Amino acid sequence: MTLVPCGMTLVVGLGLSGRAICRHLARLQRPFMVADTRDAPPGLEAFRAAHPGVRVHCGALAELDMRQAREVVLSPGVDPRTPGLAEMAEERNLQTGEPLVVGEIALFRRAVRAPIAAITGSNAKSTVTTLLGDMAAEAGIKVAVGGNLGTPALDLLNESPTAELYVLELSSFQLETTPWLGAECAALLNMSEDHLDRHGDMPAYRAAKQRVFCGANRAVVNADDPHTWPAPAALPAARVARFTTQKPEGTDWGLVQRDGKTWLMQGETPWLAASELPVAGQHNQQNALAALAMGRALGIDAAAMRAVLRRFSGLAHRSEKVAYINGVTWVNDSKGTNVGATLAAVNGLGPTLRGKLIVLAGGVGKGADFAPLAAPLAAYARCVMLFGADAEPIARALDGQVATQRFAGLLEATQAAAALADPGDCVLLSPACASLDQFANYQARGEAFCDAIHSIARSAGKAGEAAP
Ligand code: UMA
Ligand code: ADP
Repeated sequence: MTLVPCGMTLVVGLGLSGRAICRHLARLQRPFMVADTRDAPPGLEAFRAAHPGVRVHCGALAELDMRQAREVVLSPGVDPRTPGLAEMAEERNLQTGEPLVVGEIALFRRAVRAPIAAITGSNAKSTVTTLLGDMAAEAGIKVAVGGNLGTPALDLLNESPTAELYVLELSSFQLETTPWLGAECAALLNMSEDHLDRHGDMPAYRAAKQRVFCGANRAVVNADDPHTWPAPAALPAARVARFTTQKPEGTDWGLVQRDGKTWLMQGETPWLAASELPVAGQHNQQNALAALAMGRALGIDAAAMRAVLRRFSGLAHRSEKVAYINGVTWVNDSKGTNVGATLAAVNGLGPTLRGKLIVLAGGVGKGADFAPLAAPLAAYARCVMLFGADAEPIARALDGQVATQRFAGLLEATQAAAALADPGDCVLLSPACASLDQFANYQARGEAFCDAIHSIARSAGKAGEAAP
């Protein structure tokens, strides 16, 4: 057993978040040591050079006696239920009533002096976070944007110490270790199955997401999804703004058909025609409504919000049209890492096509139920090309409803899709799974897909053709 010395903070995980936590503790001159369950975490030498004298434990957490530690600060990827950790956390809680284990966002909360806008949900977090950050910047507010997306939250404090607003994308992993957030405005956008391998079941996953409302002044929720609503005791109804894909009630935000057009409205007030948004699909209209509702709750200028929505063309790897070759459209939705995201992509693109979808899916399924994909894929897909660790459970869920083919990897699946596609079709990479079995992350998966498309385009002699 290695003892974490009395009063010392233990940082667990030497990734993006762990290194940001270490930099923060070093700035505060708080003594800390680091643990990582890998034998040789990448970047260890650079870490040692940046933090000379800081002890690093590599190996199982159960080898550490943390009972004397001041606090244990976990990276989001580390499960608080890890053997060794959970028992000591419970012991400390029984003794002092204070949590032994917290995460990066708990430290951020203690240090931050400006308001926080917090965004969580199973999908659309990055899109809404980016929209809201852009809206605030357009309105002349000094804003810092990060968290689960981009710059780790604690690095924002150092890089933008005079920010007037911090816009944070927060994952369920980050929220699980945040005892109190106190956001000026907190949004829970939607709930669909994800990360069940970590949280165990939907109630536990939802409970982690609901922590975004702890101490919030205002909230934004999805009127169509009761799982996003805070408990009545968490926040008075008057402080909760709601968005819906239906006609809005009262001061809710929603969609209304008028003069042959779809309008984004608050109550009876039209804000923008959906045709003014450069991004396609009803899910993107929902995202615009969510960002408007948050912006309104934060007092952001209306003209600035409209200007951002009129120019936002979407983020890379999210239903992104990347090529048009011989009449076939190629769409990279590598960020479609769960069933809900892939449903949005299939239902958004399917009805717009002259031909059919050829969907590339697979990877790490995180314990999800893939059955909800069967009906929309049966309606819109010619074939589903499966690859990666959880190809088998997806194939079982689709069995008898839509044709499937199996491949060793994404490259083979992409080449086969090119051979199968007819003019008018769309080849869609929307894996409904995480990428970590075969790629470093979803970006690397999306880039591998784009590289494969470029070589297909070269052999077709169509390197530069733009998508219509
Ligand atoms: N580690 C252990 N033991 C474990 C698990 C991890 O020691 O059981 C160590 C790893 O060896 C590694 C480090 O912890 O050294 C990695 O930590 P991490 O998995 O928490 O990843 P970070 O690099 O710190 O990045 C994290 C988020 N990753 C996860 O939540 C898995 C990043 O979100 C986030 O951008 C970053 O903090 C900064 O806040 C990524 C993500 O995939 C984008 N998020 C998930 C998602 O969006 O679905 C939640
Ligand atoms: P997150 O940060 O929550 O993963 P992103 O904005 O990166 O969210 O989008 C992730 C995936 O979710 C993309 O594949 C995108 O097509 C899909 N998506 C975007 N908006 C929605 C929505 N409102 N509902 C469901 N899926 C969505």
